[in-house]
Amino acid sequence: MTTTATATTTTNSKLQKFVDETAAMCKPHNIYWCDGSPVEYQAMLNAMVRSGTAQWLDPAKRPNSIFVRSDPADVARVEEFTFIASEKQEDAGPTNNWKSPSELKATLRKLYDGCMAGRTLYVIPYSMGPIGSPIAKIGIEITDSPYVVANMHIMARVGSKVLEVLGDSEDFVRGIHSVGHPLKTPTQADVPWPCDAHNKYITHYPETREIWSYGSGYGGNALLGKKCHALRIASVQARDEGWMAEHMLILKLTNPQGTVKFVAAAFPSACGKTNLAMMTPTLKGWKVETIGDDIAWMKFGPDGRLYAINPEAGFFGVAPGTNYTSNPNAMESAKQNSIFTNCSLTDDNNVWWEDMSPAPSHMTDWLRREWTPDCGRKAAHPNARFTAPARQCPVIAKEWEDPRGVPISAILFGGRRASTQPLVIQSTSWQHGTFLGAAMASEMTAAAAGTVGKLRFDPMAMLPFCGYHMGEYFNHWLKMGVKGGDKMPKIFYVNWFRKNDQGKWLWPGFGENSRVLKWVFERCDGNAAAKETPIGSVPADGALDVSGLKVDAADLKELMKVDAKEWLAVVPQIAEHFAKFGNKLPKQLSEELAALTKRLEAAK
Ligand code: O2Y
Ligand code: MN
Repeated sequence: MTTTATATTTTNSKLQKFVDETAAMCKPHNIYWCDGSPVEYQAMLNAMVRSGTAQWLDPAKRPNSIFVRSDPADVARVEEFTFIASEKQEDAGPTNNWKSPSELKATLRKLYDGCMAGRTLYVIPYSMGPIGSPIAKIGIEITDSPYVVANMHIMARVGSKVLEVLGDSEDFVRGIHSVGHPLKTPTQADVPWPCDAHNKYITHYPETREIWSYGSGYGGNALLGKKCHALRIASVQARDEGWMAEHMLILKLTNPQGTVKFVAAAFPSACGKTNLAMMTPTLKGWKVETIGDDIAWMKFGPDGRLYAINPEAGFFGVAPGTNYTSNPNAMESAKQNSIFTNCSLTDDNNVWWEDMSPAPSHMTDWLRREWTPDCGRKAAHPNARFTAPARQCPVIAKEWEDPRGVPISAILFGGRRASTQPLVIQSTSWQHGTFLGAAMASEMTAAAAGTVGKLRFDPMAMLPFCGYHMGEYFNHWLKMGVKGGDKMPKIFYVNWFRKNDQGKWLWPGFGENSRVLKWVFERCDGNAAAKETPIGSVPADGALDVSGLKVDAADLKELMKVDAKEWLAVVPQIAEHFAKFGNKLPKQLSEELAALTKRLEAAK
């Protein structure tokens, strides 16, 4: 092998060893150390255009933006091939795929052997969080994908500055990523989206803080700073070091008097976190600004409160459904300097996706097929994405890069519940809030016969992202609550998705959710009135500001309704869900379930 390399920009011997060993295994044609410069970013885009991976969009419509189509076999995260390879199986818990690290690494080493032949090995030093922030963490991603380099430029802080902060420390997450598609020679014509359609492994080694990913070039599988580092590995780091790594948006809420509170919210994937993080309140005088739309890292500050940073620097947003009504700020964020993946291509060289605007009369869809509105097919893939710099968001908060983070006053949990779950409830304590998060669930649709009304549990929206035993994760939440005492954020559970008997939404959602945020804001100061129910406190009659909103009084009543009998039918499902965690389920959570049952029995 003759490997050439750009000048090494590190004196860190552990980092150099990591790169040397990975290069010896993957056998790239050359090695390139990313400096994070704008010139480098442009070079990546140009390289992708030259190789046929990407094409430029019309610069008059989308300045400096590219369009990429992935291989149809590589379009989303692959949970079935995602592993938490802790030394002991029980440490991965019942919600993760597990294999022994030595066995898994042996499999991966075979796949990695020569997998970068004919390609460049890129070394990406990245910081999750503002560089040098006491809450931020450093990682090194080695990849053979210029698409990954370009996306990491947007999604994280990358380059030489990160190496300066790292110095000679060995405290960095080691990530290896390969698309798994070697070339015979560096000049051999490449396919537009190299991947290994039949072998995909997204593997995590929590004890050694390593990530080895193979076969996919897409999103969460390949941009290792995001789900793999900032959630799966970071959740383990957070447990060990006494902080929290959560699948949460962070927003800044300002009331008409100019008082500010920061709110974090955990909803399952594709349940509207980006929309809430950037929403335009309909309530006069209220303002929402964005800190982050997907991940929150929270640490105790000197005053004993929980401070959160957004470890990311961009949005990897779902395109379909995003439009100037549902989320104008996301649309503006992706107006330029953005990467669009698996959207549809218009005849005038722009991107389109379902529900963006009235459909053009002719396009080329994400699979390069001719598309017309009557063809009966979707034009964009349902998981089509835009990668956009957070700094381009019109409502990005001025504090979004504050290295100290922002103090969190409230945490919201939520899922999609057509029935049973009120619009909003407040937990009675941190422990009760932890119970609400642990029992977080969405209703299954009719996709599988007989599953309507059955709950799919996704505790704290972390089911695919918790890097260790979820029972222990619940325990970590409880321990954080004990440590933070009355300085911990107040916990709420929201449900924008309740329907009436005729299947009609009871709540308009979007900007009207500001009414719920107002109640949350005021509850944090003990101001708004609440009514106790067996499951938590709901807004007292008249406490939710519905001024100017056209919602029937009967619908409003239905939205707040807590039906003890309906809830008693849910209890066995929660019990079954909790039983999965065996003796690692904290006893406080079984006690909360028993207490809830008692309250419901008394109320029925
Ligand atoms: O399909 C992917 O690889 C992306 S998944 C994703 C991207 C941005 C934010 N959240 C998610 C998620 O699955 O929660
Ligand atoms: Mn997410």
